[in-house]
Amino acid sequence: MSKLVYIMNGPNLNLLGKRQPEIYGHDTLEDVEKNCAEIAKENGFDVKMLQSNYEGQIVDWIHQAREEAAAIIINPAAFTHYSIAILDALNTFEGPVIEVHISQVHKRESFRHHSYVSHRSDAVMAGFGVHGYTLATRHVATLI
Ligand code: DHK
Repeated sequence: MSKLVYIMNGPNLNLLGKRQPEIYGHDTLEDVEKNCAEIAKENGFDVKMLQSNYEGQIVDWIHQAREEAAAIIINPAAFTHYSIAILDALNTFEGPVIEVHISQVHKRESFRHHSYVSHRSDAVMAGFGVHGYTLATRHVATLI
């Protein structure tokens, strides 16, 4: 059975491609999934794309990842900036965790500058647009 990498997404990212395209671009989460799945296939693993607007659902998926994922790529969206629950859940996961932000959060409002998730992340991508996900997928390929 080939290895599995979870690509997890927080609130409002279901609207990627439609929501504030001047910040988040025109690609949808389906486009991102397709691009990451291709890279994963070339490197002998699979990706599972997940998105939820609910914090508890993301915590549950991280627990599930403990059982079946070799790595987690996560864009926690707004949860980045206030979810200790997601940080605690990630701290129970033993594989690599790569944090992705589509926008360059440090150039934006000050409330976006702090990330609880960064207390656990092994690498952080910010400001690469949706390429952050494909770059993270390539990086994960070197780790698992
Ligand atoms: C996405 C969001 O929805 C925001 O809440 C974050 C992040 C930034 C992104 O850049 O992908 O602050």
